[in-house]
Amino acid sequence: MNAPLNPGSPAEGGVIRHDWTLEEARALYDLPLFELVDRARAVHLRYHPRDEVQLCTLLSVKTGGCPEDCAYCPQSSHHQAVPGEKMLNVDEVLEAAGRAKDAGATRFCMGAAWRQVKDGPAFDRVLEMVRGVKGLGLEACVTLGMLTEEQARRLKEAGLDAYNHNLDTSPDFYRSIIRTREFEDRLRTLKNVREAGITVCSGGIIGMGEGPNDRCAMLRELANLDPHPESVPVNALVRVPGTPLESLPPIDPTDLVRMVALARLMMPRSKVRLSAGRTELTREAQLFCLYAGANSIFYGDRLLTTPNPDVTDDTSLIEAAGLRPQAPVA
Ligand code: SAM
Ligand code: DTB
Ligand code: SF4
Repeated sequence: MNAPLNPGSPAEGGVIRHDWTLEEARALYDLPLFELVDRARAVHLRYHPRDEVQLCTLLSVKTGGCPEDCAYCPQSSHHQAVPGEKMLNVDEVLEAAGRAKDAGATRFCMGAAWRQVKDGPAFDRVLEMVRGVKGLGLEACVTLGMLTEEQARRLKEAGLDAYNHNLDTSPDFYRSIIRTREFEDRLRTLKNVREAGITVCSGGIIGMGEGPNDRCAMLRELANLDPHPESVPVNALVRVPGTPLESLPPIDPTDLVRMVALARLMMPRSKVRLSAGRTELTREAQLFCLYAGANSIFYGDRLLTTPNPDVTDDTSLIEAAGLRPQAPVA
């Protein structure tokens, strides 16, 4: 197949649009890998600096004991793959944020293993954490589960920049992975976040037994949000012992490259974050993802409950490739 390289035409990506069909997404996903990457790279260069990568550090501020049954997640109380822990206090979090900043991160993302936010002391503490992280001059992001309009408004007031809430997979595959909530619940929270004026971080996971159509359908849902999520994490499943998905085969790294490239083509302006699963990727596979349109990584020795590449490995990878960490905005 020798389709002309024309990344500016609507069905080939590079145009900001919100009316993607599954067929269009799938046709791009199925291109020969180098052609897909050529197109994605061309779009990347049109919208983003060629050599910049944003470093974001994660911290779990409330680990485990979550009532949701997400099959991939070690923090679900249905699997008990990690013990539940007490919520961290504000000082502990700000110390970690300060360390992340000193190590070069510009965004700090705090996660809580909650189904939804409950008003009260724990939420008040999160608001305090957000104020503190902003006080350090970092972008602040949280991921706390479902959120009402009023809670989103209070987070915005505290200075929150971004809210992470992943669609995770396609609407069709959703019930094979999560039975304690609906795909529509996720969309409702994203709407509340958007309406409060907080930027949206939403992506998904590959390697959970889904097919290529599910992957494309998930990206289609994201790309048809108007505006697009400002940040799109692409995770490869971390197969944690004790979770129902622990024995699934590893992903083919070229599938991750395809997902990154497709996200770049369908959401040209968004940050595409190469997220969980990097410990199982070679340096070359990670670089290929960064070339294909990823411009952000999680940086720091841990994700939420599982390991991430060492900071020294990441800095050496970035340096070897002649990339530069995105400078702080403020
Ligand atoms: N409880 C909140 C929620 O579900 O939105 C926030 C925390 S939850 C751990 C955030 C995201 O982490 C999930 O949506 C999922 O995409 C990702 N995640 C969790 N476990 C993972 C795993 N084993 N491998 C890859 N990604 C995972
Ligand atoms: C996202 O998409 N991936 C991050 C972040 N958003 C919150 C979380 C990955 C979690 C991987 C499993 C763990 O460490 O518990
Ligand atoms: Fe809970 Fe979030 Fe894990 Fe699902 S992904 S079990 S909601 S912490």
